[in-house]
Amino acid sequence: MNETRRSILGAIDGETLSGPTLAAELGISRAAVWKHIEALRAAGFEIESGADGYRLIDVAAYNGPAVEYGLDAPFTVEYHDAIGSTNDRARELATDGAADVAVLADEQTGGRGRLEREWSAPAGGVWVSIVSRPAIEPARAPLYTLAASVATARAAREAGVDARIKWPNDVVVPIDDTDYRKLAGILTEMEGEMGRIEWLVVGIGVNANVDADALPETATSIRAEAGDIDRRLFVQRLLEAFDRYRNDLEGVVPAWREHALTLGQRVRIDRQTGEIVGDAVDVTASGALVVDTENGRETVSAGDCEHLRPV
Ligand code: BT5
Repeated sequence: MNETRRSILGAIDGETLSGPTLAAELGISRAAVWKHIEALRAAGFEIESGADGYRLIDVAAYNGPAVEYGLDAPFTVEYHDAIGSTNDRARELATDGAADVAVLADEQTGGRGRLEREWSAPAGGVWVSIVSRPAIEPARAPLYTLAASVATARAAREAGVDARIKWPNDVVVPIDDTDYRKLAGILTEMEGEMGRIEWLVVGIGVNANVDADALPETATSIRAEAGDIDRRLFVQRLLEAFDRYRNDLEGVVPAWREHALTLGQRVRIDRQTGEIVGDAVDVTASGALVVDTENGRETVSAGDCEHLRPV
């Protein structure tokens, strides 16, 4: 958001200030103050104007300026009412050199899961893709994905949902000891060369204010579990938590363990090199799953994981 507009919002949040006072404080004309106030109103900020001046009443909207206002993390937010895939748009921005941009949409018409699977993304969800340019070894990139799953699980728990993480990074809600429904998924894509990451896009899809009927049978939503949320506040907490974890990668795996549903479960993992079945006992420092199988202990860094009934 434009710095002057951010300053105006800050000044009239909790205090009534007159046009002339604002103009003097910001070093702009009264006409300019009026234009900025009108632009902020058009962006969904509810600003009261009385005899004493202007006052911010509410930020009810869900869009770029509204999410940026009050956000305690260094992201600019690009909002779309509808878009094919926020990951595709984020990749475009990343290729053009962008950093710390979050692409946000109300609805995606071509949402993508991993391995070219489809991702349902009706209006009302939280569909967001974050562009980062981290100075870390590519081998540590999976920690960014785990960071996103922890941030998502935390934000969903704050919204009153019993959200847990299924390895590697599905956020699910348990139904019983082995069954669960999927609340959110994460798709990370990156570009780089030996030893260096050029950019990294972490796409997070959360079924927020969405009817479960509009989703695959195996899915659930925040609406179905706990009722509708204020998506603006939800995205802010999500981006802030993600930002904290990406700056504290050592803290990611311990936090992941706290929210993990997979540890202690009997699992089947479908990997490119074949399937393994066993007991999930731990995750390594880079987020790989440690599984005790009939043939000994195995460490799995990627694959689809299914929780099985105990034998
Ligand atoms: C994922 O893939 O879980 C990653 C999903 C990432 C979505 C975000 S939204 C913002 C950004 N922009 C994008 O285009 N994508 C990212 P995967 O683990 O492959 O799971 C995909 C499978 O989940 C599908 O095959 C369905 O079975 C199921 N599924 C599809 N839509 C779903 C939904 N909304 N909720 C829960 N499950 C869903």
